[in-house]
Amino acid sequence: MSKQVNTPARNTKVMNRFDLTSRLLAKLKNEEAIVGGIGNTNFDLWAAGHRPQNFYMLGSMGLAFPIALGVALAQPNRRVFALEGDGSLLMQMGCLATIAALKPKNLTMIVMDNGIYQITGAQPTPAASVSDIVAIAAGCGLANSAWAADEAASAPTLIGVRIDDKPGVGTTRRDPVQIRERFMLGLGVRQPL
Ligand SMILES: Cc1ncc(C[n+]2csc(CCOP(=O)(O)OP(=O)(O)O)c2C)c(N)n1
Repeated sequence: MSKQVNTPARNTKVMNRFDLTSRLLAKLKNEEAIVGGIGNTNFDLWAAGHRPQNFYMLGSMGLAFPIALGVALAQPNRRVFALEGDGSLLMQMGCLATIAALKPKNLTMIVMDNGIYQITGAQPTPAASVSDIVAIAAGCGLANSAWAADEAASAPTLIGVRIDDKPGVGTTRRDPVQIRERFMLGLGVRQPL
């Protein structure tokens, strides 16, 4: 049997994470929740425009999609976006299968694929050479997965975006309790003191 190596899509346009995050925020209308993954995705989310419906994951890789799944299931009428780095997603791939099985219609996942663990020194991730994030998502059952394309969706959607290696624009204030409390207020599940 011949050895087949799947190389990630290389014909997609390379974009910039802060620019994309700013464009996403500019399009929001209805207090949509946005969950940023560890590191650059939440730095750029913070810098693009802090709002109470933003949640910033600190510390553990790969939890943006699982947290966003929880929010999407708890509040099915709220649209939820999740931003994650390729390295972080590769560490927590199982969440894709869970999301595919639970089918939250209101969840959109965006993978910022720069092919590196940028924040810890730009070591290459497997997505830079052998692993195709969008193919992995499709294989997990997320049929609505594509490299950067805008489309209206009625199923959980995963969008892979090839991005450049510019560092995050801001730095999120690191106060986990404040982040949690503000997000819960922002989602209307906690009343102000
Ligand atoms: C479970 C776990 N392993 C390792 C780390 C150290 N770490 C923090 S961020 C990071 C790289 C994140 O890479 P990626 O998600 O691709 O985002 P980028 O830095 O490229 O924006 C690593 C290795 C961690 N915080 N948690």
